[in-house]
Amino acid sequence: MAHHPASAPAATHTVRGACPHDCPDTCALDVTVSSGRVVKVAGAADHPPTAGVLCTKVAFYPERIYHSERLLYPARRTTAKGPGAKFERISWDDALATIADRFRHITATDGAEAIVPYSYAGNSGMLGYGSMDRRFFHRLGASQLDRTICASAGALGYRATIGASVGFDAENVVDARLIILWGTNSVVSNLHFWRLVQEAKRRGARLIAIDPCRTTTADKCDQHIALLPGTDSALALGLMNVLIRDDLLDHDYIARHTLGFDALRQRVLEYPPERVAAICGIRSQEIEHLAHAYGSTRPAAIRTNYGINRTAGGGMALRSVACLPALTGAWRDAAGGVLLSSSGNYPVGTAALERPDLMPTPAPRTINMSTIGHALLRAQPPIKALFVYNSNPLAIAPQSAEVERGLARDDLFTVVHDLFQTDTADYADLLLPATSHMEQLDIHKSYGHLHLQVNQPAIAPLGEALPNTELFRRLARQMGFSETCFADSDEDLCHQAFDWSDPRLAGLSWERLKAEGHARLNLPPGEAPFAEGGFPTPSGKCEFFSEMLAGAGLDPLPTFIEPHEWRQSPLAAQFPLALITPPARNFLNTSFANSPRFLAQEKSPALHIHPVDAAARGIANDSPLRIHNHRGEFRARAVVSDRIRPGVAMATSIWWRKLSPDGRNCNQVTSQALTEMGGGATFYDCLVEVELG
Ligand SMILES: Nc1nc2c(c(=O)[nH]1)N[C@H]1C(S)=C(S)[C@@H](COP(=O)(O)OP(=O)(O)OC[C@H]3O[C@@H](n4cnc5c(=O)[nH]c(N)nc54)[C@H](O)[C@@H]3O)O[C@H]1N2
Ligand SMILES: Nc1nc2c(c(=O)[nH]1)N[C@H]1C(S)=C(S)[C@@H](COP(=O)(O)OP(=O)(O)OC[C@H]3O[C@@H](n4cnc5c(=O)[nH]c(N)nc54)[C@H](O)[C@@H]3O)O[C@H]1N2
Ligand code: SF4
Ligand SMILES: [Mo]
Repeated sequence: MAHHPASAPAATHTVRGACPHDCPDTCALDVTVSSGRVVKVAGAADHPPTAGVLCTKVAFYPERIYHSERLLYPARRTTAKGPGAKFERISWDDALATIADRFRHITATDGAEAIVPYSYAGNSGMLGYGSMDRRFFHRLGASQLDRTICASAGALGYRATIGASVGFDAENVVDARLIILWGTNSVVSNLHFWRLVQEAKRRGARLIAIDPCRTTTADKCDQHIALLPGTDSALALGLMNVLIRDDLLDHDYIARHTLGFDALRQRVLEYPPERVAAICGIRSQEIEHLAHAYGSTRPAAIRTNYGINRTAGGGMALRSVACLPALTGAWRDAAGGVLLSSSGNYPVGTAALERPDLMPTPAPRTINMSTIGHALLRAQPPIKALFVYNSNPLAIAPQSAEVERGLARDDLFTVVHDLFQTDTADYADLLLPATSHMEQLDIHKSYGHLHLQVNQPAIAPLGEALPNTELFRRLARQMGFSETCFADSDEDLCHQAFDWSDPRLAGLSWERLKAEGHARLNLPPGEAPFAEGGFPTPSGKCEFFSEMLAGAGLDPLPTFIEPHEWRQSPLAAQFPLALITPPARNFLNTSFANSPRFLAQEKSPALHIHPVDAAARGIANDSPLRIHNHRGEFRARAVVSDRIRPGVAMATSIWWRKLSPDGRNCNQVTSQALTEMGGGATFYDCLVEVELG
């Protein structure tokens, strides 16, 4: 079969796509279209990271596109805000005019800062994530949104240490002899990386998982270290203590490519294995053994993801882990070093796409998306309009009771643009239909590999659904914004998404990429990026000592920052269990969590609890549970299992509230407290009590 554009006459043809979900794998897709309908979605066999394989969620993608509850027309709410809200169809003209009138009125009476966009990576294409929308809100003078819900703490910890979100090339990991999966459940959330890890294992690599739970990933590792949530920085400092004490160091690498070793050596003296064991809730031998394995095996790769950046010291946790390979010289090997995200390798054209120059001066205030509940209730001047797209804040933001009270405000004008009537949409004044990526053009980078992909539209938009770009293009016209950038086509935006003159894109152009579907960045395969140093930090070295952090009033050296809520907090007397809420295999955040197929597989909200903690509370398998703290409560059925360490409870996420038995989900109990750097959310820093109920 040939690759035809969507309009080609052939009855059955395939179209090149890219998965837009917020997943590090960013798969290349072969979409089979028959008589204008998507009939099959397969992983592209010629795209190295995808290798012809998809996760279950996207393999059944036609079920998502043609879901009976897809939104097809703009609609206005006709009943009270909240669960069960009803909507009636209106025209796009009516919808756009209503929004523009309301925005003009708010701008005149309260100032444009009273309008707040709320979006994340529900669509993570370069166009879908942030292009025309950003231009629109910049030009409007709306509040800026600090997009901190997932990765901001870790990204800053990395920047302070190795300079950017970069690391070893995932494709090289097959040659590693030791792979540490640190706070990441690859089988669930990074499947294509796991495929490479299995290949490394076949070639003799030893695998170690560091996770409070014995996850599906940990199950398949040679060793599992079950530490308490939020203590990873202490563990990394303990490993450094042993590496330095026992001289498992690469002195030449340290001398030539690091900054602040003497200060670091002093600092890690504060973290002997016995102290670290007590902090982490593990045995000191586990620290000794891990340090020796790490210090004496090459190549040694550490794969983190974002699981360890969701507690009070999330930035320092990733910073401390990122120091390790510079001590042992693991960066010398192509299959060694650390990897959190590969996104910093792409020469993105953020300014061209988003046009921050359209913002008024002084720049409007910034609202942190991780504390949207607080902001809706207490921001001064108050928020008068919220425009939600690419996100489902009522279900995914912490401390839902506050988000819900905020969204329920009568004087708040809310617009939601989505494919489905999400929990958040029940509070919308206007509900607008969004296209799926199968119905639009986009261009993609990845945060797990080093390839670029084009997503060609495979079918015409369903109903009157619009892509994010076209929605904001039309709104800009309605507002009378006359800058020429608002007339840019999607193809223009694809051009602007990257700096094609950058050497990392040498030989590539938008036209070539469009013709070929995908291409690797022009970074030599099989090479170690920092074998000879050259870190993208101010000093060009791995910075054990960071002037940048000192300047921000933070500890310039790696340190352990206690979780806001843990077993040593006074709160633990009342709420003794540490709750973590990592993603379910069949959901992608709240996306896919309204699919009958995947709901059937995940059954119902579950809380995993250790037999000892269960027995103390009279809990048996399948017992109905009430999980609660001072912020709220939600219900789940018990799964009693020694996969969870004592003192920790785990609820897989993220369920739709309205599809849960009690109309709530786990974010009812999570906290709006932030990480020490980056203003990140602290989802896995949350004490609760559990009882039958
Ligand atoms: N199937 C699926 N895939 C996804 C997602 C999804 O929802 N579903 N979400 C996507 C998104 S948005 C993201 S950001 C990535 C996230 O990707 P990851 O960060 O890899 O997320 P998880 O797979 O949940 O792995 C986090 C692991 O960290 C453990 N953990 C929790 N707290 C701590 C801690 O303090 N220390 C340590 N060491 N471990 C801890 C959890 O038990 C869990 O096993 O995955 C993406 N991929
Ligand atoms: N308790 C707990 N909470 C968490 C997490 C956790 O581990 N535990 N994980 C956190 C993390 S890592 C993240 S990244 C956030 C994710 O939170 P969100 O970014 O809100 O992700 P989703 O819940 O998947 O919501 C994305 C929405 O965008 C819609 N969408 C998809 N494509 C488009 C499009 O092209 N246009 C428009 N307008 N809409 C589209 C989808 O249908 C979906 O409703 O959740 C966070 N919340
Ligand atoms: S969700 Fe991830 S693994 Fe699944 S198809 Fe998309 S990019 Fe690939
Ligand atoms: Mo995320």
